[in-house]
Amino acid sequence: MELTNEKMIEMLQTMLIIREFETPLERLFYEGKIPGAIHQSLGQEGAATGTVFALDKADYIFTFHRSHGNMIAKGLDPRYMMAELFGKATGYCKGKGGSMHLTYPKLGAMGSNGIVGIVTVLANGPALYSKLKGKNNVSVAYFGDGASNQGSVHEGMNLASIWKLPTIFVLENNHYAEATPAEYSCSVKDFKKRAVAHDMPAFEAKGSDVLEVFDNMSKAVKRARNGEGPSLLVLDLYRYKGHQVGEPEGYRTKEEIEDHMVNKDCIKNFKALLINKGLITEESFKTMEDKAKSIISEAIKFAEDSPWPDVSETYTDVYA
Ligand SMILES: Cc1ncc(C[n+]2csc(CCOP(=O)(O)OP(=O)(O)O)c2C)c(N)n1
Ligand SMILES: [Mg+2]
Repeated sequence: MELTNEKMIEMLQTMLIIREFETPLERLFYEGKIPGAIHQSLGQEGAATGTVFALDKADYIFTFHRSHGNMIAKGLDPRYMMAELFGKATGYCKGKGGSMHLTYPKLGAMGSNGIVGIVTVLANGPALYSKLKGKNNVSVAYFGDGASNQGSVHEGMNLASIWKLPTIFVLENNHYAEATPAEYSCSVKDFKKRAVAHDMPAFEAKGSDVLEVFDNMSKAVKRARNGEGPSLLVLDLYRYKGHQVGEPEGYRTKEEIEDHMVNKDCIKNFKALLINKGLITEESFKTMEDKAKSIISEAIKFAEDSPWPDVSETYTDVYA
């Protein structure tokens, strides 16, 4: 897929909207407005944006507990997302799903998921459908470094490999699973090796560089659309906040976190690149930031003003 100047500006705008969406969630959680668990993806905006921009609208994504960024990049409306987090009737799942069940199949958003690693199996479903129907769509499973140790991940990758499915496995290595460092819990240091066991190619990119993410995701997408089968994409990331809102932390140093926020921030890097290319200025960047802020304050207001689901809804939508 060609990346026009307009698309690159849209990518930066998307990353800013994701950051603005994630930032107030901690406050809203402590104000008692968000009833479920919240896993922020601050610092990982380039991964969500770079991968999803390499897809078409009709492609499918399956995400996990850290999913807001991917869903915003896929085109979900922050108002209905926020309402879902608030448990309100206007949310994508009528307020019954919350952060870990954000689903809107019309846009290929096949759900965030609280079961670590399971999306690798689920993503093969639409991939098989696409292949059998000759549809040319790809299906993406996002999962973390910790999830990569789960048996289901290997089942999913194995099946995609033997059936040559257009499934793309995106391993978001943010170096920790809750408080456990990947260096301790994972048998490999280089996650690309996870692909060897399933005879598929592996690509990699730094999450601090959204264009590198886009380029490498595009290689996997091209292979999948050409009927060449699945790929693994390994992204090197860092989350700025704790595993979830309310986590006591204590397993990372302040210096380590600051190093990433100050020197390796995906938004800072992309902003500098676009200024260098003459595509934006400090002033136009400020306008983009303001736009993101107003989209999110409108989303929060929408969620606050929305009604709770009616009691009569308790037993609806339980089975599909
Ligand atoms: C099958 C299963 N096992 C354990 C858990 C508990 N759990 C929730 S998040 C998490 C860590 C996931 O780490 P990683 O895959 O690296 O993703 P990250 O949170 O770092 O983005 C665990 C163990 C779960 N939700 N599901
Ligand atoms: Mg992790």
